[in-house]
This record gives sequence, structure tokens and C-alpha cells, in this order.
Amino acid sequence: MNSRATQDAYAPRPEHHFTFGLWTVGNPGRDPFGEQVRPAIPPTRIVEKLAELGAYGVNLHDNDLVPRDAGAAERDRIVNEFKEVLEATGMRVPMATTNLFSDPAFRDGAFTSNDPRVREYAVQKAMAAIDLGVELGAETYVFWGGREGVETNAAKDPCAALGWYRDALNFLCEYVRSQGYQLKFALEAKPNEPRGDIFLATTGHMLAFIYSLDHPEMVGLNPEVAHEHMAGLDFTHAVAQALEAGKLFHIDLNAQKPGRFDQDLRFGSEDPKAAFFLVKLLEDAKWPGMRHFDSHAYRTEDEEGVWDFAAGSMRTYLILKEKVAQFNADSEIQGLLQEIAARGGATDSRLVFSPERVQELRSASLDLESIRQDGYAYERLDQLTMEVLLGVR
Ligand code: GLT
Ligand code: MN
Ligand code: MN
Repeated sequence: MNSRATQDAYAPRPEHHFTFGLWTVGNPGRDPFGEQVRPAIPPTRIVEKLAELGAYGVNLHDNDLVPRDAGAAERDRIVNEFKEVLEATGMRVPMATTNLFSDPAFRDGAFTSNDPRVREYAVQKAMAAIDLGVELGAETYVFWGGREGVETNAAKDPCAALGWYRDALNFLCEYVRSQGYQLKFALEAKPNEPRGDIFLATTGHMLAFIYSLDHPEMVGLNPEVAHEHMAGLDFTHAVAQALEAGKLFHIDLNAQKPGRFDQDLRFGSEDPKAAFFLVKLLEDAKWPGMRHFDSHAYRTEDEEGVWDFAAGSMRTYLILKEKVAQFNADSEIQGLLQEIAARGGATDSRLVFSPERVQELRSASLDLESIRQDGYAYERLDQLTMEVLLGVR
């Protein structure tokens, strides 16, 4: 580490658990209207460069590393070369996933295609990708069903599709168990894009679905900032529900302007206040998981801009983490929070049902006059929060 890095309070280190997908920093800037603008960066170079920047690891889809049509010998050569660079840099692969969206075979979905041969191909491809992930040391396996959906509801019975989705995940859970792998699944929701509408559109939909699986204990969530914002929802609330249910297995950090296509912008770059409350939730909970950035550099950038993007993502997280510590130590803010906590004086109104509690509550005389009149001082609290964020406190 150079002296600038050691002096820098916001310098990322492996213990911060920052990870990037090979597909994120490796994104060559293709979009629906334009060609690739940057040469592809080889996976081994991505690993070396991210290690230099202070990341903990990289995540990958099967085909980010091994081309779809590679034979067994080529696969092994590529994987061994990749393992060598992991070994040399100390970088890890904590998460892996399957590309179940690029191949034209998946045009009508993978696990939910109307064609049963496609559903079998998807499970076959996922089994091989799980083997690869486990070989590289992954402990979390993400399923993002980008093609699982429809453009027209005339095409597909959504109830049947959910049944096929469930069958595929149940099959793959049993596969993991039968191989003795220590692997957990993390389901990632998105409301639309690339399909007109994607099944299980939000983190909440996914959470309900998990409890309908044969092994719900193996399956949790991978919420993504941009995806929940696309649905017009508060991301921190989605993550809080996952966390509270013990189902936050992974997280995809990025940024998103409201009402747009999936922009996957640099973390914190669009709504620093929302990013602050997310970091606060994760840090206050001492959540031990990976802070994965599922985002990419602007299409305007060359490779140098890609590394600026990667360094900036981690730096912003650490700046916000410091702001969280400042918020938690601010006596005026904490004073207001204590006042809120002390509303109602010493009364502990935990609503635990019992026949006695019913009797007590029936006859309780609550001071409705003051309840109706007293404000909550959230304007002051929010202004103080903003001043912490804007750097004037
Ligand atoms: C794709 C998607 C992401 C998913 C990745 C995992 S691939 O880039 O936009 O949100 O997390 O499959
Ligand atoms: Mn994602
Ligand atoms: Mn996205």
C-alpha cells in the first residue's frame, strides 16, 4: 500500500468486503442503440486491478469466464489460469451465477420458458455453473431471472410459470444437497427489462415465493438498488424486510434515477440520502455480507474511467459509513431520537396478547389529547441529517 493510501481514511481494504462482478467493470459499453466503446478487459486483469484497488473479490456468471461453447479442455485451461491469479492476489469469488439470459434459446425465459426443452437446458446450464462456482470457492449463488416473464399475458399462464420456476429451484437445491456443497441461493428481483414484465417483480414477491420452496432455509435474497427503485419503491425498506427475515444473503449496490431503464450507475451517485440510509441499515446491523457493486462505468469512459468508477464506488460507501458514525455520535440528533423513544414516558406498550392484556387495554385511559396535539420533530431531525450529509456539522 502506498503512503497516500495508508493516510486515506476512505481507502478500501479487503476486510470491507467490497466485490464487483466481472460483468460490471468488464462492461464494454454496449447499449441497445450503440456498439461497444471499450475493449473487453480480460478477467485476469480485472482481478489484478481490483486487488490493487482494495477489493475483497470478484463475482461471475459462468460465461463471463468460460465462453458458452468452450470444450472441457479449454474450460479447464481458463479456470486454472483464473485460479492462479486469485491465488497470487488473494482475491476471492464469494458469489457466482448463471447467464440464463443472453442465449437466444432463453428468449421466452429459462426456468419459465413455454418450451420444456429450454427449462431442461436452463437447469443443465445452472448445474454446470454451480459446479464452477463451487470450484472457485463461492458460497452464495445468485439467480436473477431477467428473461423469466412475458411481453403479453396471452402467451403464458403465470401460475404455471411460477410452478415451473419453483420446480427448477427445488431441483437445484436438491442438486446442491446431493453434491454436499455448502452453497446458499440468493434470488434477485427486477420488475421489467429485458422482458416487458418479469415474474416475481420485487424483493417482497421473492420473499413470499421462497417460503413455497422445498428448502426455504437454503434460499434468501439479493436485492438490487436500481431494481427496487425501478418499481418506485424504497430500497432500504426492501433490504430491511430481507434482513429482518434473516434472508439478506447478498446485495447489489448501484444507483438509479427514478422512472428509467436499469441504469446501474455508480453507488451513491444519484441519491446520496437514500444511499446513506442503506449504509446505515447495513452498518448498524453489522451485516457481515459482501458489499457487491452491480453497476458499470458511464459509456463515455475508457479503461481508466472504469477504474475511477470502481474506486469511486468503494470510496463513496466508506464516506457514507463515516457519515453514519457521525450521525450516531451527534448529540443533538441522538437527543431527538431519545425524545422520540421516550414518547409516552416510561409506559412499555408491547402488544403481547393475553386475556389479562385484553382486560387492561379495554380499560386503559390513553392521553389522546396530547397524542393528537404533539408533533414528532422530524423536520428538525431530517434537517440535522441533511447537514451531516452536506458536511456542515
Ligand atoms: C445482469 C443484471 C444484474 C444481475 C446480474 C446477475 S446480471 O447484469 O442486470 O442485475 O445481478 O445475473
Ligand atoms: Mn443485479
Ligand atoms: Mn441492474
